[in-house]
Formats: sequence, structure tokens, C-alpha cells
Amino acid sequence: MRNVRIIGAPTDFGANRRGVDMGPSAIRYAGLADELESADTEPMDGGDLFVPRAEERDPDADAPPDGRAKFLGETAAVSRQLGNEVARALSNGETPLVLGGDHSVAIGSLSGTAREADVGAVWFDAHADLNTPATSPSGNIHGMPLAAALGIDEFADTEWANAPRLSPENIALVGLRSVDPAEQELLRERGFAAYTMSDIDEHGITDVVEEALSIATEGVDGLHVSLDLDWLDPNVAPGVGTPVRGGVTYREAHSAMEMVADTGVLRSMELVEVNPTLDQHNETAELATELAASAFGKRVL
Ligand code: HAR
Ligand code: MN
Ligand code: MN
Ligand code: MN
Repeated sequence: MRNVRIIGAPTDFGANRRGVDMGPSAIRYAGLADELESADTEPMDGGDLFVPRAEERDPDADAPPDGRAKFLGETAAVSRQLGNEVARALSNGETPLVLGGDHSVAIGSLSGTAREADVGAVWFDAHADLNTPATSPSGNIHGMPLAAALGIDEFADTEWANAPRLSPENIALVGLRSVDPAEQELLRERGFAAYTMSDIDEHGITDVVEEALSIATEGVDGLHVSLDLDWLDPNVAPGVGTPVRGGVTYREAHSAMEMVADTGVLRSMELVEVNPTLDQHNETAELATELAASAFGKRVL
């Protein structure tokens, strides 16, 4: 039986709207442990990382030389902590399930999961999260984690952000519908596997996810799944900070997560961007727990 190590990362340093820091509580309250048990896994909850309150901090205290990245120092501290927790869980034979927090937590998860193994990743998200401090339109680090993990441009010598054994050839982004100009350029130049909502319209969710998973798992030891809840349509996932219309449906999302389980090589996962202050009766947090169960192998029959 798979032991799933739940790690709460209640950070909102990377987002411009407060409230995602309550994500871990909301996801637990929605019944995460029961859902994971129903997927025949053994959930082990290690609680939350220590994360200072944004109100006590100056967002520009550690401003980068070029561009803007708010709360850079705080994000570095959370990422280091989380990277160590994820690596520790893996070395104990557990599967880390990180609960965000905004998507900047992916920096820590990726650095921890790609330390002792070659790892591929699928990024289920409306956004590409490939900005750098110089290209970011907002200065919000939740729009930058993939660039940070890959050491792109200004992130080249940011040692805390680096995911040493994550290879760019094994990254696939799925569900894109809000991509900034500099991100478009990067996606084209570097040839990442990227699937837009139009690709899903044209080829269907199963073909797209099958291709994304085969790219991400080709020749690596394990798969990291980054699930930003804004991947789904805001009609089914209203509790997110940066909703974008035209996302995947409830069934498409489950189908994709079931395909993740079928790979048999899921190594680590994160659920991010759940914002309970914008949610309706905790439904986005509930959805996150259900989708995690599907990814960990829950089946009806
Ligand atoms: N691309 C925009 C920026 O960088 C918006 C990022 C939106 N946030 C996320 N990421 N939830 O997936 O500011
Ligand atoms: Mn994201
Ligand atoms: Mn997003
Ligand atoms: Mn096509």
C-alpha cells in the first residue's frame, strides 16, 4: 500500500490575492484523508510548514536586480523547507502530496522530488507559469515556478529554486489559455510540450493527456503532477485567485487524473491555488481532494 505524506504549505506570498494560505485547512476539512483511504492509500499528515504572515513582511525587501518578484526572500525560505520535507518523505518511501498555497510552492516540491531521481512533470494549469522577474507582468511568483525550477534566465543561479534532475524534455503543460507574450516566446523557443484548450477541443482530453504523460514519463524514474485548480473551468472550480473561463470540465479532470494513476509512476503531486475566501461552500477544496484520489488510483469498480 502506498503511504501518502501530506505536507501543508500555507503560503500566499506568490499571489496577489490573500486567502490561498487557507488552502491546506480547507482541503483537509473537505475530507482529504478519507478520499485518500478510498484510493487504497495510507495518508500520513505531517501538518503544515511554518510560513510567516505576509502582513509582517515587506514584499520588496529582497527585490531582484532586474524586474520584480514580490516576497522573494520569503519564497526562498518556504521553498527550502518544502524541498527538504519532500525529499525526506521520498527517502522514507512515502509519496509527497503538497497542499498549497499558491503555485510558488511548486518550486519547493520540484526541487525536493528531482534531487535523487530523474523526474518529468505535467503542469495542469490555465497558465504557463514561465515568467521570470524581468518578464512578469505582476511580480507575483506564482506566475514563475516552472521558470524558477528550470533555472531560466535570472533564475540561473538561484540555487534554492533549482530542480537538479528535472529535464525540460520531460515537461508537458496541459490546458493553457492564459499565456503572456514572453511565455509564448519561451514555449516556442525551448520547444516544451504544451497543449492549449484548443488542442483539447480538437483531440479530446484522453489523447492529449496520453501524449503529455508519455512525454513526461519517457526515460525518467518518476512523475511529478502539478495541479493548479484554475486548470478547471471556473464553473466547477470557483475558489481560485486567477480564474480563466473555458477550462476543463469535471469529468475531463477526473479522466486525466485516472490516467495519471494508470502510469504507475506517480512520484509526487501538489494541489495549488485553492482560495477558500473565493470558494462556494468549499467545493473547490472538495474537488481537489477527489482529483487527488483519482490520481492515486481510486476506482468505482
Ligand atoms: N501570467 C500571470 C503572471 O505571471 C498570471 C499568473 C497567474 N497565476 C496563477 N498561475 N495562478 O497559474 O502574473
Ligand atoms: Mn499555476
Ligand atoms: Mn493557473
Ligand atoms: Mn492539433
